[in-house]
Amino acid sequence: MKLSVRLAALAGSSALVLGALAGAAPATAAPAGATAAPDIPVANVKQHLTDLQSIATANGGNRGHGRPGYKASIDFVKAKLDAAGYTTTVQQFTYNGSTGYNLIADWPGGDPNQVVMAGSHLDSVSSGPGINDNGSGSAAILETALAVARSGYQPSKHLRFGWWGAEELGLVGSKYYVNNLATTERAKLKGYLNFDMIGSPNPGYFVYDDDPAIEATFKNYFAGIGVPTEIETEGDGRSDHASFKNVGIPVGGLFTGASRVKTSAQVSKWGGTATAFDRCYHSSCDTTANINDTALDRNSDAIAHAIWTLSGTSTPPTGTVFENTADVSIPDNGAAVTSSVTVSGVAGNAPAALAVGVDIVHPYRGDLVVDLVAPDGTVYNLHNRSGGSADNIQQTYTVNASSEVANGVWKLRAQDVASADVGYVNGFKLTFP
Ligand code: DTR
Ligand code: CA
Ligand code: ZN
Ligand code: ZN
Repeated sequence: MKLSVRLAALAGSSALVLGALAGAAPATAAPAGATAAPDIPVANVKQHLTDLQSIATANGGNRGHGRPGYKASIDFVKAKLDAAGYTTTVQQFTYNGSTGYNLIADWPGGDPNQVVMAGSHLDSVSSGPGINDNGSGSAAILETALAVARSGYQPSKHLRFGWWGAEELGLVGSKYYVNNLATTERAKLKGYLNFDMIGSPNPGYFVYDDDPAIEATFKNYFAGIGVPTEIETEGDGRSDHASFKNVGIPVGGLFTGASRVKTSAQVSKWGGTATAFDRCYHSSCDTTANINDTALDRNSDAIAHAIWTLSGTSTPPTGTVFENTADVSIPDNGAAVTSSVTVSGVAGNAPAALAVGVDIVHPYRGDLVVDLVAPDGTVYNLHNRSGGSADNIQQTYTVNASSEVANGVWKLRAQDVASADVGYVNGFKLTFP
């Protein structure tokens, strides 16, 4: 058994403290020590739009509430998130006699009491495929979520993504989600970012002027790439952010325009023509040909910037590390096994953001249930069979262990609960700040 205790160099760690976001000093660039957002490949976003177009084409030409094309869109997005390691939930509701669906995806880790959420409505109108309205927002946040997974990003706040049903019928899905969110859960939502139409063919660059910190985060991003922005003035209530704002949650978002006509002053500012921002708004011509790639790319990158900035991050945890790198085989569909570390010399209780490093090699992460067991026996579930056939669990979880005495024997408990596919614990690490 290889145990080690390391005192990493105590590098200064900085975390962006935005408070509750609302009313906080406007956020500026990512804080020193934070990881910068990756570029979002617009080709990937466009591929998602091509896939959504194919879904509409195969289902009567639309992805509207209550139509087969909408459920197929939900299944498409969910499958990609499950494979990437998200914990997904499909929420059902009924409207106009038809079943509607919201898709919620949580990125494991982060402070569960501080949630940053991004959302887009996934439904189209019944008259067309809805590629700009709102495949564009849905595809951009999907690719951002996949970029979070690819990079193994572990923000200090908890990240959540949502795809809403029946927005076109009156923000029905997002209202249902918020109305069914307990007050205590609403209080944890420190910001909701909405993206509805972000690839309009004759684009403007509009920023919602709701929460100052969120607004500044977006405006700073666009200023940094030399793109002027305007405040979105089509009025509140025009998309799903209204459902969150109505219960006091800080909101923000981006928009490239719908049926309104671009003024000559805006043409001078952004180029394009003095015609509608999107002449195919709510029409059958809202197809993959109805997208401005530059606007889609810029807005996708702005979304990633905001997610990384507002979810905050600190430099990788430093401090005292307790690690066990002995391999422990996990019997296929069998009893749980444990890897232990003995923590000593740490005064008081464990931190509210205890970094739990898990390294499990296994060809089918959906077979696994993984828990952290504190010295007094308290169980903190880290992974509960999500991820399907994806390989391995190799990530750092942030656990609020502040009610636990730090010193003692901590265990990583792993159990394979489905037959076929077998793996082993390769390492288990606790980092105390
Ligand atoms: N209601 C949205 C389109 C829309 C119109 N104005 C705004 C302002 C901000 C966001 C979205 C919109 C729809 O048709 O889905
Ligand atoms: Ca990009
Ligand atoms: Zn619409
Ligand atoms: Zn829309």
